[in-house]
Amino acid sequence: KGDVSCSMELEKGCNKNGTAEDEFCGKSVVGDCSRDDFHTLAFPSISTSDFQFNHEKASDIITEVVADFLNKVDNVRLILVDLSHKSRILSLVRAKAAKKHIDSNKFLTHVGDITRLHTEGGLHCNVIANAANWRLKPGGGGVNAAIFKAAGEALEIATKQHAETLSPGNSVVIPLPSNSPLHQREGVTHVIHVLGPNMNPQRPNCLNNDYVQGGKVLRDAYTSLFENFASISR
Ligand code: AR6
Repeated sequence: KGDVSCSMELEKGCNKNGTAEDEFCGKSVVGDCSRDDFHTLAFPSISTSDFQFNHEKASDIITEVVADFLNKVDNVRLILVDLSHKSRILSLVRAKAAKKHIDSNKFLTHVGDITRLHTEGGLHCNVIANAANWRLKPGGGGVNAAIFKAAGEALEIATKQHAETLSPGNSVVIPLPSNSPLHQREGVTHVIHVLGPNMNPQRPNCLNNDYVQGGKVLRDAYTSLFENFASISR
């Protein structure tokens, strides 16, 4: 309790007063998460599950790109989300972000389902990122399947209108129509599909353990994601 890593984690989102609360530390970590002057992006750890990217290396890249971005852009908040309290990527990122002194009001970690951040986590995140596949198709498991399922057909149709494919290291912004359940229930106005590097030999475009190229592609993917998020937030 009270250590540096837990001061970054948003376990349950807002309390009755709209104040975000960290349940580990039992103290507020964010002023007021119901305010609309913060544009908030919630994002999963790209490529570290089905695409099998090394977690140590991914956590270095996440904290590096987050720190660069937050030095340049004001009035935004980033939240890295994963499903389990045992998430290794969340603990690595928390420790590295604390070491780099990244502002814990602007960058947080959260344990929960990215498709239920408002209803279950009490968080208001107007933009969420998806770890997509290159065809931008629903299904396939992981966070991609969860987001397409929660958003319904509206996301599938809107995605097709914006892009047919995505190349590794890139992202595309999809405005989420107001008839999507994810928009209505969770207040999500945009989904940003991101394609990260693939290290899994069972999936297309496997990089065969080439972490020079893989690291570059993952860095490009987060940079593209955050730039796209900033362009919506302006
Ligand atoms: N909420 C929050 N985080 C989640 C959720 C969720 N509902 N579901 C999974 N995660 P992955 P990748 C976390 O495998 O490695 C797909 O099939 C998960 O624990 O979804 O980039 C696509 O179609 C992990 O930390 O994405 C692609 O083909 C993170 O999300 C391929 O997998 C990313 O895990 C992409 O693989």
